[in-house]
Amino acid sequence: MTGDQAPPSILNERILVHCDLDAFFASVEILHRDLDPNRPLIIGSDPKGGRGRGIVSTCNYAARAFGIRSAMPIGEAWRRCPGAPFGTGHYISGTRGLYSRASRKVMNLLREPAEHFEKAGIDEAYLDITQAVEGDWDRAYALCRDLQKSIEAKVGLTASFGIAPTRILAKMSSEINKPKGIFRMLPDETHEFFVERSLRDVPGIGPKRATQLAEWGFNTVDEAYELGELALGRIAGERFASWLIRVVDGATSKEVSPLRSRKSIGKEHTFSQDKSDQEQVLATLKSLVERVMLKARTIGVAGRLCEVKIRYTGFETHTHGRSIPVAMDDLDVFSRLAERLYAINVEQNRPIRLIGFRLGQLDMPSTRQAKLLLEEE
Ligand code: TTP
Ligand code: MG
Repeated sequence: MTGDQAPPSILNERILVHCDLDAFFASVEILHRDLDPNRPLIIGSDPKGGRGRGIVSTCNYAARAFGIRSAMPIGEAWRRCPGAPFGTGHYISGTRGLYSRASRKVMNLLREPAEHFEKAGIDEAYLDITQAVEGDWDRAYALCRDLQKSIEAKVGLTASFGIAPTRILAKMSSEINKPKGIFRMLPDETHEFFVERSLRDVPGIGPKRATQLAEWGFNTVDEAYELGELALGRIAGERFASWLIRVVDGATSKEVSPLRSRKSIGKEHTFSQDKSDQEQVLATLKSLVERVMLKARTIGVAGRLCEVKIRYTGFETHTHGRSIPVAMDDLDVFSRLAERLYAINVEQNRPIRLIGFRLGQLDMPSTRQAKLLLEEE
């Protein structure tokens, strides 16, 4: 390179990681119930001896060996691998509350080394570790190996990692060596990665789009890419064409931010008996606000909208909201706001069944000036 400007691709090169837990619900159940991991475990609706009409939520890898998959009719799963007394399949319905606890433990481990962290679902997260590994892709690999080991040692679950220059490439990479895999795609390997790769493997390409392209004779990503943006655009639309070219070039989003996967943070509490005592309801509301604001701080976001939800006996529900001018993560501010909203709106003498608080219109936390502005208001 000559001149004093580095090419943009080098300037903003990031090292992103996508972590996805292996057979998450099934693995948590196996751990919790101390089950044999080699016996097929299917989580879903009641199979009713093969006559059940629901679907498979998920299953472990032993069940996947029988061809059982998420979203498959439970009856078909039964035919592939029946439960007792006809076969070895173990059918259960999931345990509520079990998974979010395990998820939280894992997320806390993953969050630690990342300069930017985004929980993208109950069992997946994006990490930007560029600075943590000083832009070194070998150190990135080693860091993921360490994370994988510590998740297994401390939580008892296995996870797969994808390391790549963009979000979508990291997500695709975490699938490659699943389970308990790590796959690293270097910035100059993106084209090679897509050779003979099915278009359906790209998140965002659905069956309709894939069929449309197949009718033109294109089944793999490299075939579609070779067409070039213009010709591909005529077949599949300009927007799609330009997007697909950028995916292969590693030019799509590198942003890792909690705001991408989350619109609001809320908590609610249903009383075991409807409450007529305003003080008790208010105390519960305050503790909800505390929990929500603690969560906002942990994630690293602030909010502009304060919402209080009141459900009276008989299920009639009202939501009362107010916005502030700038996003904040200050507990005092939202405590006072929530209390005021409650006091103004609550219908006295009506027993309350549920109380809730939600922080909305999320944004990055602004500086201390924001609070001053608000106090002047
Ligand atoms: P996935 O990551 O899609 O699946 P998985 O973790 O079971 O398997 P893999 O090893 O292939 O990653 O989803 C994570 C969990 O979310 C999964 O264990 C069950 C739950 N889930 C549902 O309940 N319904 C769904 O439609 C999907 C996709 C997942
Ligand atoms: Mg998973």
